Amino acid sequence: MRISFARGALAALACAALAGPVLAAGGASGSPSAATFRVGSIVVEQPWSRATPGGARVAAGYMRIMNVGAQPDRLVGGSFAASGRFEVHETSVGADNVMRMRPLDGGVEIKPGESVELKPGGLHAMFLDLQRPLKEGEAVAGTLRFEKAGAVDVAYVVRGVAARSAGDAHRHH
Ligand SMILES: [Cu+2]
Repeated sequence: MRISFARGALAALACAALAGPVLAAGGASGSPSAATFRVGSIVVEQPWSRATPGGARVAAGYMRIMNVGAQPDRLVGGSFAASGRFEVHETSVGADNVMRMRPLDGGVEIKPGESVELKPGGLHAMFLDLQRPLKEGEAVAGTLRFEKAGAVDVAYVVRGVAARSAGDAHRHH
Protein backbone atom coordinates (compact mmCIF):
# COMPACT_ATOMS: atom_id res chain seq x y z
CA MET A 1 0.00 0.00 0.00
CA ARG A 2 2.84 2.28 0.85
CA ILE A 3 4.49 1.60 -2.49
CA SER A 4 1.43 2.22 -4.60
CA PHE A 5 0.94 5.54 -2.82
CA ALA A 6 4.49 6.54 -3.76
CA ARG A 7 3.82 5.61 -7.38
CA GLY A 8 0.68 7.67 -7.46
CA ALA A 9 2.47 10.69 -6.07
CA LEU A 10 5.25 10.40 -8.61
CA ALA A 11 2.86 9.97 -11.50
CA ALA A 12 0.91 13.06 -10.48
CA LEU A 13 4.11 15.02 -10.25
CA ALA A 14 5.22 13.88 -13.70
CA CYS A 15 2.00 15.21 -15.19
CA ALA A 16 2.49 18.55 -13.51
CA ALA A 17 6.02 18.92 -14.81
CA LEU A 18 6.00 17.52 -18.32
CA ALA A 19 8.59 19.94 -19.62
CA GLY A 20 11.52 19.01 -17.44
CA PRO A 21 12.29 15.82 -15.58
CA VAL A 22 12.09 12.33 -16.92
CA LEU A 23 10.29 10.34 -14.26
CA ALA A 24 10.28 6.59 -14.47
CA ALA A 25 7.98 5.74 -11.61
CA GLY A 26 7.57 2.04 -11.13
CA GLY A 27 8.78 0.32 -14.26
CA ALA A 28 9.53 -3.29 -15.02
CA SER A 29 11.74 -3.69 -11.97
CA GLY A 30 8.91 -2.62 -9.72
CA SER A 31 11.12 -0.11 -7.94
CA PRO A 32 9.12 2.88 -6.75
CA SER A 33 12.20 5.07 -6.69
CA ALA A 34 13.70 4.67 -10.17
CA ALA A 35 13.61 8.39 -10.88
CA THR A 36 16.27 9.98 -13.07
CA PHE A 37 16.62 13.67 -13.89
CA ARG A 38 19.00 15.16 -16.41
CA VAL A 39 20.30 18.58 -17.37
CA GLY A 40 23.17 18.84 -19.85
CA SER A 41 25.89 16.43 -18.77
CA ILE A 42 24.50 15.98 -15.28
CA VAL A 43 22.32 12.99 -14.36
CA VAL A 44 20.63 12.89 -10.95
CA GLU A 45 19.40 9.51 -9.73
CA GLN A 46 16.84 8.71 -7.03
CA PRO A 47 16.65 11.83 -4.89
CA TRP A 48 15.15 10.91 -1.52
CA SER A 49 14.56 12.29 1.93
CA ARG A 50 13.24 11.02 5.23
CA ALA A 51 9.94 11.47 7.01
CA THR A 52 10.29 14.02 9.81
CA PRO A 53 8.71 14.36 13.25
CA GLY A 54 6.22 17.18 13.58
CA GLY A 55 8.46 19.82 15.10
CA ALA A 56 11.49 19.26 12.88
CA ARG A 57 13.01 22.38 11.38
CA VAL A 58 15.46 20.65 9.05
CA ALA A 59 15.60 17.66 6.74
CA ALA A 60 18.23 16.24 4.43
CA GLY A 61 18.23 15.16 0.80
CA TYR A 62 20.23 12.34 -0.73
CA MET A 63 20.90 11.21 -4.31
CA ARG A 64 23.56 10.08 -6.77
CA ILE A 65 24.86 12.69 -9.21
CA MET A 66 26.72 11.60 -12.35
CA ASN A 67 28.69 13.74 -14.72
CA VAL A 68 28.56 12.13 -18.17
CA GLY A 69 30.31 15.05 -19.87
CA ALA A 70 33.95 15.97 -20.47
CA GLN A 71 34.15 18.98 -18.13
CA PRO A 72 33.99 19.14 -14.33
CA ASP A 73 30.85 20.66 -12.88
CA ARG A 74 29.68 21.61 -9.39
CA LEU A 75 26.46 21.33 -7.44
CA VAL A 76 26.24 24.86 -6.08
CA GLY A 77 22.69 25.20 -4.75
CA GLY A 78 19.04 24.46 -5.17
CA SER A 79 15.64 24.67 -3.57
CA PHE A 80 13.15 22.41 -1.82
CA ALA A 81 9.40 22.98 -1.98
CA ALA A 82 8.86 22.34 1.75
CA SER A 83 11.72 24.44 3.11
CA GLY A 84 12.81 28.05 3.14
CA ARG A 85 16.48 27.40 2.48
CA PHE A 86 18.75 24.87 0.77
CA GLU A 87 22.42 24.26 1.51
CA VAL A 88 24.97 21.67 0.46
CA HIS A 89 26.56 20.07 3.54
CA GLU A 90 29.34 17.67 4.36
CA THR A 91 29.49 15.54 7.47
CA SER A 92 32.69 14.87 9.41
CA VAL A 93 33.64 13.26 12.69
CA GLY A 94 35.97 15.40 14.78
CA ALA A 95 38.75 14.39 17.18
CA ASP A 96 36.10 14.36 19.92
CA ASN A 97 34.18 11.69 17.97
CA VAL A 98 31.22 14.02 17.52
CA MET A 99 29.60 14.06 14.10
CA ARG A 100 29.17 17.54 12.71
CA MET A 101 28.01 18.97 9.43
CA ARG A 102 28.97 22.19 7.74
CA PRO A 103 27.93 24.04 4.59
CA LEU A 104 30.18 23.63 1.56
CA ASP A 105 30.26 27.18 0.30
CA GLY A 106 31.97 26.15 -2.93
CA GLY A 107 29.51 23.34 -3.58
CA VAL A 108 30.40 19.79 -4.56
CA GLU A 109 32.56 19.01 -7.58
CA ILE A 110 31.54 16.20 -9.90
CA LYS A 111 34.48 15.24 -12.12
CA PRO A 112 33.85 14.23 -15.73
CA GLY A 113 32.97 10.56 -15.98
CA GLU A 114 32.52 10.25 -12.24
CA SER A 115 29.66 10.30 -9.79
CA VAL A 116 29.13 11.64 -6.31
CA GLU A 117 26.84 10.07 -3.74
CA LEU A 118 24.92 12.21 -1.31
CA LYS A 119 24.05 9.82 1.52
CA PRO A 120 23.39 9.64 5.25
CA GLY A 121 26.57 10.34 7.20
CA GLY A 122 28.22 12.05 4.23
CA LEU A 123 27.50 14.75 1.71
CA HIS A 124 23.86 15.82 1.66
CA ALA A 125 21.45 18.55 0.67
CA MET A 126 20.24 20.36 3.79
CA PHE A 127 16.71 21.72 3.85
CA LEU A 128 16.51 24.49 6.45
CA ASP A 129 13.47 26.36 7.76
CA LEU A 130 11.31 23.34 7.08
CA GLN A 131 7.74 24.54 6.71
CA ARG A 132 5.87 21.27 7.29
CA PRO A 133 6.56 17.65 8.22
CA LEU A 134 7.62 15.30 5.42
CA LYS A 135 5.38 12.24 5.20
CA GLU A 136 6.55 8.81 4.15
CA GLY A 137 5.45 7.99 0.61
CA GLU A 138 5.03 11.52 -0.68
CA ALA A 139 7.15 13.14 -3.39
CA VAL A 140 8.43 16.67 -2.80
CA ALA A 141 9.56 18.86 -5.68
CA GLY A 142 12.87 20.67 -5.68
CA THR A 143 15.54 22.08 -7.92
CA LEU A 144 19.28 21.56 -8.10
CA ARG A 145 21.61 24.17 -9.52
CA PHE A 146 24.87 23.27 -11.21
CA GLU A 147 27.61 25.73 -12.08
CA LYS A 148 27.81 24.73 -15.77
CA ALA A 149 24.74 22.58 -16.49
CA GLY A 150 22.31 25.01 -14.87
CA ALA A 151 19.15 24.20 -12.95
CA VAL A 152 17.11 20.99 -13.03
CA ASP A 153 13.76 20.11 -11.49
CA VAL A 154 13.79 16.98 -9.36
CA ALA A 155 11.42 15.16 -7.00
CA TYR A 156 12.45 13.69 -3.66
CA VAL A 157 10.73 10.49 -2.58
CA VAL A 158 10.15 10.60 1.18
CA ARG A 159 11.20 7.36 2.87
CA GLY A 160 10.54 6.16 6.41
CA VAL A 161 12.22 7.84 9.38
CA ALA A 162 14.80 5.07 9.66
CA ALA A 163 15.63 4.72 5.96
CA ARG A 164 19.32 4.45 5.12
CA SER A 165 19.00 4.48 1.34
CA ALA A 166 16.58 5.17 -1.48
CA GLY A 167 15.73 1.49 -1.69
CA ASP A 168 15.14 0.64 1.96
CA ALA A 169 11.36 0.50 1.74
CA HIS A 170 11.70 -1.93 -1.13
CA ARG A 171 14.27 -4.28 0.34
CA HIS A 172 12.52 -4.83 3.63
CA HIS A 173 9.95 -7.55 2.85
CU1 LIG B 1 23.38 19.16 7.05
